[in-house]
Amino acid sequence: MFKKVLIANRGEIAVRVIRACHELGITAVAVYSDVDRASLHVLKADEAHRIGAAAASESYLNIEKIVDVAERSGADAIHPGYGFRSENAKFARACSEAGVKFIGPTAAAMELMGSKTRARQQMEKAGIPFVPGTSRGLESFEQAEQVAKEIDYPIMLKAAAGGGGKGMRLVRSRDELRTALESAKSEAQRSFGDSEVYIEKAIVSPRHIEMQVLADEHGNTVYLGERECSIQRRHQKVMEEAPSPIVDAAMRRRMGEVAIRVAKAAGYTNAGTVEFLVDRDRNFYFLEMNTRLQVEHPVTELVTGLDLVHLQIRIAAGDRLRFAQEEVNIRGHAIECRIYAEDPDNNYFPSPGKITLLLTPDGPGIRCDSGIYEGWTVPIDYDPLLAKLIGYGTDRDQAISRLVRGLDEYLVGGIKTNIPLFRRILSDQDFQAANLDTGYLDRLLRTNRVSRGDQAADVAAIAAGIFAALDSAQPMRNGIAHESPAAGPRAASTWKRASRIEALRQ
Ligand code: MV4
Repeated sequence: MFKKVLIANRGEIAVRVIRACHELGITAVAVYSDVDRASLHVLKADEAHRIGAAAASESYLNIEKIVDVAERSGADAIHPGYGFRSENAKFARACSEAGVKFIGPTAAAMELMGSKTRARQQMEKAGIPFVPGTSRGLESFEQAEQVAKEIDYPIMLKAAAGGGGKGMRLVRSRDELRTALESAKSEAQRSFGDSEVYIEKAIVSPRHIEMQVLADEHGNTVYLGERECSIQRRHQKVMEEAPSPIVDAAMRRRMGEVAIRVAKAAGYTNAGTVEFLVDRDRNFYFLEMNTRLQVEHPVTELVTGLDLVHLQIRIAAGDRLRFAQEEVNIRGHAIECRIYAEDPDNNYFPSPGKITLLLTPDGPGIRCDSGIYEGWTVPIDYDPLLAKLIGYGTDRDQAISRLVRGLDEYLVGGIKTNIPLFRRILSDQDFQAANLDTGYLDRLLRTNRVSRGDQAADVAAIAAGIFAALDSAQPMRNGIAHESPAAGPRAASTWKRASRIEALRQ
């Protein structure tokens, strides 16, 4: 087993990996940029090394600096987390050339899955169902026109080097094709330095369901169940859950077996995720494979009882998987909210700044993977993910009620967060009925502005809270102004409690 692991990341995922290292008796080495000097992952690590200025290119994206710290600190292995260089074959190669184990797949597996057309060619060989279309880049407009005619509109143009929607164009009819092809190619060239574009049959109103896979370095590969990831905004996942409400045991087995074939076809090792699009008839199609631990891994951990980061580290250290597929059971339901420092009233723009008050949820069925603390200043330089709040229950309804209660306990003062958005989603009938597809959130945000409703409720509650605080002459029981009997427990809104807490702190 490794003695020392360097975490080449920051924020909540760095804290998450540091915790797993400590549970395995491994010394955790953090790296940080100037603006992250006082960050939570730095405070929790056993060692911390400055790697440069705030800009990611000067710090968390700088392979040479990170590998240099690994060598100087005597780290046996590097965990990349997600984002930054976590799916970068050059980084994986630089680690192995420095004799430091990369906790993830091989560079070759990353490269294969990094190109959507190479991946599709590999899947074609392995007989894996993928969305009808081409598995090579389009050579000409005429070819695009011919293929689109064969598979019939609507079609999707996609960048081979792309992902997350960049360079993607939905084309509904032939007369849109030429301009769409030109703009897709130029966006692909601009975003990825590779203008290769291919074509797929567009799946109308799909769900995005992904299957977690885990493979050791001795040929053992298992699937750990699926995650429903259809609630996205601008191709950014906002809320995820496990299991998917529409996947039954038989479908899970079929998707899992395909996912294992994908992993084996790629020579995949360690933790990975196979993404599928699922149509209205619950047909599923291979979309792409992510060669990293995903943000949303906690929902899989909660319903399987497995610790994915422990397993990643053990696999990288050469351990064999200690359980067979039959021993993987899905129990209960977990739903994750990604808590971002974003202003729901200002188009979800980032809302950096000092966290002046922080009350975090806890109690039965609540997990909060957080990278923040009261008094810390959220920097503008990186993705504004603050924490992940996960509600777990015996079934989906209980998980929802846990999450609603947890969000009500979550108080972040000094910056704006997207917490109001989750209250809106969790109370939405379509969400509660699990009527989800990749267009769900866009529809919800179009129907009524999320925060205005919450805002009105909060303004009223703030006023009430201020009056309650002004009446602080009232008899305080257990340090809390005693509510009039008429106001049941639900009447004490978050803001009232906050103003009382503020009053107590004076
Ligand atoms: C699609 C699709 C419909 N048909 N491909 C978006 C980014 C990348 N993950 C693939 N994406 C899609 N590919 C075909 N043939 C719809 C989407 C899509 C989507 C997929 C998953 C999650 C959110 C999405 C939002 C918009 C479009």
